[in-house]
Amino acid sequence: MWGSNYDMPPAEFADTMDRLWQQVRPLYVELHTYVRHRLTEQYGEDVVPPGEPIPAHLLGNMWAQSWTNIFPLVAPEDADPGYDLTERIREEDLSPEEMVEYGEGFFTSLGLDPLPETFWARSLFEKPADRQVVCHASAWDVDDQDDVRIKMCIEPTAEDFQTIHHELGHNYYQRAYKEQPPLFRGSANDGFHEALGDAVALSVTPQYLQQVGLIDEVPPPAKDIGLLLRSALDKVAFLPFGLMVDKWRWQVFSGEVAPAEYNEAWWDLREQYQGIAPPEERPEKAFDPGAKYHIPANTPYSRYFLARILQFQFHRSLCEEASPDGQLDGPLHRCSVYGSERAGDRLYEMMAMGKERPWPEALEALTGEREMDASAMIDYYAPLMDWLREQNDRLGAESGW
Ligand code: X8Z
Ligand code: ZN
Repeated sequence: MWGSNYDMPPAEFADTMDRLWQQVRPLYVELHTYVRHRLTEQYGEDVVPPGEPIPAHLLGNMWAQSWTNIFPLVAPEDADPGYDLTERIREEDLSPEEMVEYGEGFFTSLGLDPLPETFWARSLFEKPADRQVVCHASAWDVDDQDDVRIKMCIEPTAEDFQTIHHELGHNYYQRAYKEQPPLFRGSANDGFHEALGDAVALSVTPQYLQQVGLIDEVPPPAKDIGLLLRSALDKVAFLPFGLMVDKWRWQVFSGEVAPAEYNEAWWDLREQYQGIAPPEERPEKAFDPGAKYHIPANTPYSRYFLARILQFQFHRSLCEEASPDGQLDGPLHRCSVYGSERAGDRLYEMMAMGKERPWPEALEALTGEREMDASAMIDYYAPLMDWLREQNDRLGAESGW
């Protein structure tokens, strides 16, 4: 059933996931090689043995799904991106609501409507002190019309700044397809819903931050590698995690893996795809998948893998649309579509289709392409890929696990 929502037979969908993974795998392996080498330098070969999976607790994130938090540890000194958005948010003392206003400002700059009064009155932006809530960020469409809201315990960090755009992407999508009949109120496929806000957030470039007054100066292009490395520690590091979560659930649902083997199967996939290992031997009764929100919440996860890839495909097309002659006039990672109503119109056109047509048609409306394809992501990180290869060569870093 979970594989049946992609306008193709489920087996073909599983192949599509694998095809996309093969496209981006070399980039992941290069990043993994570099990061492991730096961690070995930091902690020694006993803790991080070359050629072996990386102990998961050293990657700066409870699920080892995003590695941005260890950027300061792995980045060489000359790869400083020139600014730190978390620091800037704290210096400006931005409230959660003000952070959301920046997000809304991006969408309205594309010519989309401001969020309704009720969004501001009914959303939850801050962790309440007097009761327990589920803090995992989410977006809601309460009446299928205008009552859109987000629920998020916003902290003053660059990560949450990005997640705000992610959640608002859900709300803007929901509003755009509200005129569709109820059955077509949804995204073209669930990866589209997850990709929308992320695609917009790819336009949160240094130049954009300077335009809205969050940084004073745009760092010179020489700083791009640091910026790309920091970004890849999130977006690229995530890919095999995004893939393995549902691979595990497909095995569980089909009965291929029995309950007694749930945890072992989880770590087998973690090792196979992510090249990571548990920090210590897991006790027999452990159920580590349960620590990931989407497992007990029973939320499908392939959508996030697809979104990682689709967001770059969307971004590339929006950037082309925003350029005066339809041609990109610089590297993809420097492009921001902030203020481009043409890009906004194109985006809106796709969102308003909802799931009225099979997803290849919605993709075509936005990008002119009918296949999900990782070449835009590969283009985006091409300068980093060259740099990683050079570094790994120079350091003599061992590859693989
Ligand atoms: O769950 C989410 C969103 C809510 S739809 C915050 N994400 C995945 C996760 O946190 O594991 C976004 C990235 C992947
Ligand atoms: Zn989401």
